[in-house]
Amino acid sequence: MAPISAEKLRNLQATPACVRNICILAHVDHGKTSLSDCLLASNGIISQKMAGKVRYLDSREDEQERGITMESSAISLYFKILQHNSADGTSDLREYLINLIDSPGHIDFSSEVSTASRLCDGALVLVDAVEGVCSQTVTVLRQAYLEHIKPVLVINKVDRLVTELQLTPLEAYTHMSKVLEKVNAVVGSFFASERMEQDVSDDLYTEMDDEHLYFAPESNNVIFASAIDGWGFTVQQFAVIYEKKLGMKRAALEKVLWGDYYFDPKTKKVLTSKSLKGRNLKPIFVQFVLDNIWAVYDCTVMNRDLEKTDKVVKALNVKILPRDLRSKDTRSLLTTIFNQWLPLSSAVLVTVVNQIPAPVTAQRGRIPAILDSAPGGDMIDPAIREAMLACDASGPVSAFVSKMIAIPENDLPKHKRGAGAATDAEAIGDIRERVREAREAASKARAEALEKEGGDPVAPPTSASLADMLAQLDMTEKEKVQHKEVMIGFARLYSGTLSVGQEIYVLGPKYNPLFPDRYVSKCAITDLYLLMGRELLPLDTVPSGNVVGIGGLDGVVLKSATLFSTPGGVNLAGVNLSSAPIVRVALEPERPSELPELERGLRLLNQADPCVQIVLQENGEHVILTAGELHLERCLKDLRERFAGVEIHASEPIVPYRESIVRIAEMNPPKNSELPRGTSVVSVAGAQVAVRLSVRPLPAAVTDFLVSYAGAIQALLRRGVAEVVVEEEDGESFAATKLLTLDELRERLTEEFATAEYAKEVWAGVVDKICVFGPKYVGPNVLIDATPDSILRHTLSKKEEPNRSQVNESIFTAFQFATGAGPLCAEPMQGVAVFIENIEVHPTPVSAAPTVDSENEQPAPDTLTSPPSTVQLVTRSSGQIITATRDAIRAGFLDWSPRLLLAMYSVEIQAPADVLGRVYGVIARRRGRVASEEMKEGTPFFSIHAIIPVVESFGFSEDIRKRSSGAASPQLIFAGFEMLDEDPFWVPTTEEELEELGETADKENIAKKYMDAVRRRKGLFVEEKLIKNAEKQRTLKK
Ligand SMILES: Nc1nc2c(ncn2[C@@H]2O[C@H](COP(=O)(O)OP(=O)(O)OP(=O)(O)O)[C@@H](O)[C@H]2O)c(=O)[nH]1
Ligand SMILES: [Mg+2]
Repeated sequence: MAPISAEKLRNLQATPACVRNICILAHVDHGKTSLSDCLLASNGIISQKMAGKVRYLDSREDEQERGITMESSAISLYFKILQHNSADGTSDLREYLINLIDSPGHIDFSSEVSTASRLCDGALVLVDAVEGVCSQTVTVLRQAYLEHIKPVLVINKVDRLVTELQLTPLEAYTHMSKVLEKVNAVVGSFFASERMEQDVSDDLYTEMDDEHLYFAPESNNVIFASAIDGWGFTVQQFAVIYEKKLGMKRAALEKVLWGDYYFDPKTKKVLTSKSLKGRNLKPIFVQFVLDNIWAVYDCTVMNRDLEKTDKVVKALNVKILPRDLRSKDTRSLLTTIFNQWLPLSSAVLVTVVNQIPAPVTAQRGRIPAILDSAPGGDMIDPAIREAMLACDASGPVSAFVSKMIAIPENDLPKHKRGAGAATDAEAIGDIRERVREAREAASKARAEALEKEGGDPVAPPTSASLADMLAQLDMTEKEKVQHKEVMIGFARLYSGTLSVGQEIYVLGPKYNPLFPDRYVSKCAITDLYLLMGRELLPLDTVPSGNVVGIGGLDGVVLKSATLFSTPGGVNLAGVNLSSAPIVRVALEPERPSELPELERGLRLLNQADPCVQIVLQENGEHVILTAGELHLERCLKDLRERFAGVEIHASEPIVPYRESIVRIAEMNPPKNSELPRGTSVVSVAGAQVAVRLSVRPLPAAVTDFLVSYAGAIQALLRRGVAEVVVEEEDGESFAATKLLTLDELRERLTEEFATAEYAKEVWAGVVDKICVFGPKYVGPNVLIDATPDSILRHTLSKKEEPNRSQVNESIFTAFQFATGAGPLCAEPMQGVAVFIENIEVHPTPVSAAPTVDSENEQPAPDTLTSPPSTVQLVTRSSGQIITATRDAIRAGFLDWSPRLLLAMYSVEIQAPADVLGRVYGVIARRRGRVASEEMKEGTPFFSIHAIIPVVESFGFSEDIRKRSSGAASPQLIFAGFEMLDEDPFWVPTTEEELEELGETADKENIAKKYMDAVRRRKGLFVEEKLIKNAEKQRTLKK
């Protein structure tokens, strides 16, 4: 196929009715990139034979090496179709521009999925026919549902049912119906929960139809496919094939091709299962569809049979060259047959064009929802709103930049091969040229390798070898020249026409129309690009409804932004990041002098990656937070090779902990036997200020509530109830999705406090007395005012109250410090309540001793004449009050039985039965536990759900993969903190314990092991015996 001229693509961009914006979403490894290969092949970007093998959009070296997509990439495709006009029997040629985004499926990169789906109007959701619905399948279906984008289901890897599971066509049909049912059950659950929320909030019960949400082959929104063998179909296509043969109307046939319908060969009528009356017929789908597909597999790859193949080929009415027919490469014969009979690209593209709405239609449906979720969305200028709804190319410009992509400057069209600005045709030709070169190089390398090994010369090329070659080509071209990275905004244009040189308003993700001059800047567009994988085609203007790359935003946009040509816009952010980054490492350059390079690199990385967070710690350490091990690896690679260009040393991953306390039966006696447990008295400034406080564990239900509603409480306390903020403070991000009013919060807290099991009287009416939460004023710890006259300030109180105690702020600050760094290993506390029981401030010294009694220092004259006022006293000694109160809280904490909380991963593993034992072994060795195990119906696979501590998870995926010889690969999702039920200070005391465990027992005390590791890392004091067996050592010396 001849390369498509850029002129054509440009013309198509200008007709929004001919544009479709889609993304491909699925669980990891379900075949997204392979499927996009087939679509690329239809545009001649890669050859048909290589489709499904090159994984062209995985253009990064590490993506090819591991076979995992790590970044989403976009490509624009051309598609033409002869549309049949059933009314007058004519047909006309329609042309389309399809902007396609391939997204990663690995959980570490799920933020890329959010950013991709924001830009599209539809999604191809892939499901592996064997594995069925997996964790990420649910996530992406939810993403599509929430973003109001129209999904099309692709049941991929159907070939595995034939070749791997060796199911009969009928078994395969039953199996696929079950997969379909499961997918629909997931979609149904979203609908039901939304329905329930509306019932609660809405007085008016409005009937909502959910029919359109479900996937049904007869509605042509389900594609059956094998991306690797290049075939796919919808029932519509089979209806076209069989309408004449069966003498049925196409529309009627479409309705019965899937489901319990049978064809009576005698009467040529369609029967339902009821009218079958015990006759042994196969469902139509099996008889006319699957049987034929199975036959092709049977005569080519399963049981090679030339004669049969010839017959099948004739029956299917496809033309195969005799040379191909006799070829020993049965795989290629198979793909050749399917390529003609059921080409995947046509099935997908026809469905996309028919099922997924054009931007004009899509925006009418989606824009109201997008504006609803935007902060202050109703304050948008009506003219902009109207233009967005109508996708009006002549209206004001509105666009959303969902992420920034870093592109090496040399890869920009203007720098290509030094030939000046290449023409468009050359640019497209260039893409093909590069792939051809790579392929030639690959086949040469293969031939050489084969010569060495003397292997089979017809072995198909592996994608890895091709990738290596591509990578090598790239490397030699660049010769490791330090190149500059250019940031391009990845954007969707909702209205207006964007042109190079245009001045535009850029609204940051924190922009709020209530403060129209904050988080706004203006900049000029320097470049516009059509995105073609790693290649870019320069454009002068882009009309609304398209996905486009925008240059000139560098330094203005950090990660995402909204663009408008006129004032009066709102910020369309609110892309929900589903995974909070949890793995953190400290970085330093190998050579200290290269620190500026590292800092620059980190800045670029922060910009280019939607999920990574960069923190400069108080001690000057540069820390990055990533979503998981694989994400970390990719970030480090990018930093070393592209963004910083220097060798970087990364610390061991730093895992967060929490510290808490519990009440147990056998606690040590309180440290101060005269006071109740957890109580301390602080006295500073010569006993002029005295604070009595007590510490106790919060009821578990309260802690859980505070943890899960942290975001909502934060939003509420900051008085920005309407504003959904994702705060990035010290790497903790709270996506405040659930919003609460003050009344709701008080009500919920009262309910939770009522569940307390111990000392119920302590918690009664406590909500009115809550002063602050901590640490950082939002955490799961509570400071409670228990002073007789309630003299502190109360956050949740509805009454106006004067600030009555002068030490108020000092105590609040002390509480924040104490809960921010507990006594075990200076990690944040969780589930601790601090009661301030009494505060005394005496302006006059309690004792007779003068305030200043040093001999050298002359007492200030006013102290001699008059005692200081309380205000002076409190200001002077606030530092002391803070430190002493903080220490008292920590001491009170240690009066209880302390506990460490470990960050946990929830793990999902699919594994065949024979490696189950080994998988369990790995989980147990890493102190994990299996929560559930489920057999996947109709397959030899088990789906295992386990919980393992994050601190033990490094190398876990690799370990599982190795032990199961690649058969199982886990997905790790951060699942919050879990208490390790072991006192880190526990030492054996009874004789039995001493005998069994020895004096220190530190080998067995896991909590102590974790605690000491953190203390050591932080440079805190670690109590340990350096000389364990002094006796022996002495003997050795002698
Ligand atoms: N048997 C079979 N294997 C397939 C099919 N499609 C893809 N694969 C294989 O599945 C593996 C994963 O394919 P990819 O296309 O990289 O999957 P992906 O969904 O892009 O994976 P991520 O981007 O990492 O989430 C590769 O080894 C493919 O060869 C198919 O239709 N049948
Ligand atoms: Mg992929």
